[in-house]
This record gives sequence, C-alpha cells and structure tokens, in this order.
Amino acid sequence: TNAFWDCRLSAVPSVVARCPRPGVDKGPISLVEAGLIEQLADLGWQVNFDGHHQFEEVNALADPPIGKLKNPRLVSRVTESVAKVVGGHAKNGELPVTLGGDHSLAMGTISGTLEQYPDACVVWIDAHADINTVETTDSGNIHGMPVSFLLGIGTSVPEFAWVKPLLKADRLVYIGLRDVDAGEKRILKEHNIKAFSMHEVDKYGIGKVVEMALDHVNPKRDRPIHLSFDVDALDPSVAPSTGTPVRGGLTFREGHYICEEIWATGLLVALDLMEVNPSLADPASVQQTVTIGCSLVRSALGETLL
Ligand code: 5AB
Ligand code: MN
Ligand code: MN
Ligand code: MN
Repeated sequence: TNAFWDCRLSAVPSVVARCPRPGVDKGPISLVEAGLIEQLADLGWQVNFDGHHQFEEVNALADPPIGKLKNPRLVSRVTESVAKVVGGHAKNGELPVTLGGDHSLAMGTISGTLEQYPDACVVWIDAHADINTVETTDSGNIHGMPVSFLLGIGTSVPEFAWVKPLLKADRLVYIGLRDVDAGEKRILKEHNIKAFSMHEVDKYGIGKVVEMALDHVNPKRDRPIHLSFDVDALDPSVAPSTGTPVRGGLTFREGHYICEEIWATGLLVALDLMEVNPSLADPASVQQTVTIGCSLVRSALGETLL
C-alpha cells in the first residue's frame, strides 16, 4: 500500500514580487514550524524535507509584465524548477507534498507528476478555476492561470514554453468553485471540464460530490491522483489567512472529507496545499489557518478519525 512510500515534503514559497499580497511566501514554512513534519512522521511517513526554497536570485531579475502577465520570468523560473524537483521525487517513488505559496506553483507540481505518471488525473479543490488564459485574464496574476497552461489552451507565452500540455481536459475535475470569471466559465463549457461548484456540494452533499468527481476522472479507480488543494476552497471563517477569500466555501469537515476520500483510493501520488498566507490576518486567524493546513495534509496522507 501507499503507506510504505517515502514522503518528500517540498516546501516551496511563492513569488514574493508577483502579487500584491507579498506574505504568501511565508505560508509553507509556517506549516513546517507548526510541526507538520513531526505529525507526518507520527503517521508513519519517512519525511524528507527539501527546505524552504527562496529563489532570491530569481527575485532580483528585472521582470516587466509580458502583456498583462505579472512577473512572468520569475513565475516561469520558479515553477520550472518546482517541476523538476517534484518530477524527480515522483521518479524515486516518493510522494511529493508541495506547500505553497502561490497556486501558480501547480504548473510545476502537475507538470512533474504528469512527466512521471502520464495517465494521472488532477483533483483541483478551490474557490477559483485558475484557468484564465492570456486572453481572458483580467488581473494578470498567474496564480489564476496555471490550469490553462497545463491544458495548452489560450495563446502560448514563449516564456512558458517549458510547460508541456500534458493535462487532458477529461483528466481534471474541480470541487468547491464559487468565484469563476466569465471567460473561465466559457472555457469550462467549451472544453467540457467537469466542475462541482458549491451549488453541487449543497445539492448532493460532499460524499456524493467526491464520488461523482472520481467517477468522472477515474472511473475504474486505476489512475494515479494529483490533489491540488487551494486553502481558499474552505470558507473564510474556517481558513481566513489567504489572499483571495470568497464566502460560501467548504466547511472544515467537507475539506477534510475530500482529503480522506482521496487517500482512501490508495491512488494519491502528489499533493499540493496552496495559498496559505500568514501575513494576512490577525495572529489567531493565522494560527487557525496554519493548523487547518496541517490537518488537511495529514488527512490526505492517511490520518483517520478512528
Ligand atoms: B487562486 C481571479 N480569477 O484570475 C484571477 O487563489 C482570481 O490560486 C484568481 O485560486 C485566484 O485573478 C487564484 C480573479
Ligand atoms: Mn483560489
Ligand atoms: Mn487556486
Ligand atoms: Mn487565492
């Protein structure tokens, strides 16, 4: 079973200069400081901590926007190096856990996973679809775009030529959406991408939604799973310290249930826990968010209630 795998915990920060919310790079290390590595060791994992990647040298690059895209060179360099690190760990049979940080990092983590497991599917838990293209993005924030790069849709940006379109639209499923831009809605329809918004969570309950999501991307339950969990999928009352909170999100239990069910498949090969930003909120809210970040990771890595 997966329980014997090594766990390579790869804490990768975000792109400090990229967004108007500079603190997101402190997210990863705060989970480690809160004891995540010891907690995973208690679950039986042998954890190798890659360290806190700072990418200062890349931060010093002159990086004017390309079109609307903010800090494109920095994001490209960082995510490309993350792709190599994650791909390398996957190749060793380790299970890479990437703590972010900006969700643009998923361009790297998912590229790394698909390089090693070409038939893997992606379960994307988020308030947002993160599927804007060069054409549709309004903010120019690349954390709102990684999925389009992975799918190879929209005009390609030479700076991101390293990203191969390895993800197929039918290998991707979303849960938790509630703040999807108009252009993104068009893309989801056009490419027939399966998404369970909070409306479906309300209607069917989280148990049925996770089952339907897995039936879509993994009907025979034989494909490796990459779980990319944006903490803003949770309701801001549950996880307040994040850059783009949206009300009406998943409860504490719904978030953990998703992680527990993915673990129970025995198919998890990579995990991202993204967008924890301890610089955004009062100390109690930060502590609450970091604690929940740790418990989501534990649930995805085999912690059970009984
Ligand atoms: B996150 C927005 N769609 O493109 C955009 O937190 C928000 O990784 C993106 O999900 C949110 O800027 C990105 C308005
Ligand atoms: Mn989000
Ligand atoms: Mn996201
Ligand atoms: Mn966010």
